[in-house]
Amino acid sequence: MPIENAENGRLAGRIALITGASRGIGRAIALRFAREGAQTILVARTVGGLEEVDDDIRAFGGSAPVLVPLDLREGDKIDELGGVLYQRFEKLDILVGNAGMLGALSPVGHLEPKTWDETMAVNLTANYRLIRSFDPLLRRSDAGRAIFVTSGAAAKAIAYWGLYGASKAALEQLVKCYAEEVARFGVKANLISPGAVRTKMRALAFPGEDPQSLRPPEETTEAFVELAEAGCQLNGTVRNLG
Ligand code: NJP
Repeated sequence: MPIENAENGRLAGRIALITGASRGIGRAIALRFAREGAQTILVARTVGGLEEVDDDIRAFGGSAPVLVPLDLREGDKIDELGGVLYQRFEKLDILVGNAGMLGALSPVGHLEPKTWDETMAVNLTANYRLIRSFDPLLRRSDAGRAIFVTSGAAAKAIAYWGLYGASKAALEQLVKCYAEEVARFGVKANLISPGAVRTKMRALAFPGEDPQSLRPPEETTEAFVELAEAGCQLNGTVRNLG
């Protein structure tokens, strides 16, 4: 199906960076944003996954995405990316911090330090590094928008979900504080809690569940578009899609 709204889509001409774009919710956001006319910059480790999204976007006539194979645990590489994007675009309109990992579902006392460090690095520290590197670029936009993906596990205390829940609770606090800081610069920062969505991570957490009983990632994308639009007035909120 050819793209109909490259010029008059809801994100026409906006420059949008999406992490975790190789599959799942991030992939769906990338495709939707491209359909809405955005120039996408896609970050993940899996080159094959990024290339498939690239193929899909080109197939419907969207702007060719910029593919960035990157391990988000490498903060220095995020800094470098900030410099590269400044040289190429001079600004960033939309940042979507979607990449995440489950870590281990385990009693807190049994968590391995390596698993703790890795999960916090991806779910929390990487998003701080993204803000640190891209905040100057978001402020250069006429309507910078930052959206981060949280979870219902941030607010609920569930046995064995301590690591994942703590990483997302900390992310929510970080983003809400950032939102307060940037409000007077026209930048808006919000979070989305997607609820149960048919992805690899969900299957890892609930292996016995029938994936067909879950919403596909495409059904979450409208909320991302709404928070990414220049006209969005929300700031420091959590949108719960569950
Ligand atoms: O997960 P999945 P979802 N460096 O596993 C990337 C939240 N959430 O789409 O690097 C860079 O299919 C990974 O890419 P790759 C959840 O917490 C979900 O479900 O190539 N990228 C892949 O693209 C997360 O924040 C549900 O392996 C890294 C992506 O992250 C967001 O939704 C419910 C990386 C993960 O894709 C998307 O998760 C909920 C790294 N080191 C919250 N590590 C749900 N699905 O039901 C991972 O409440 N990635």
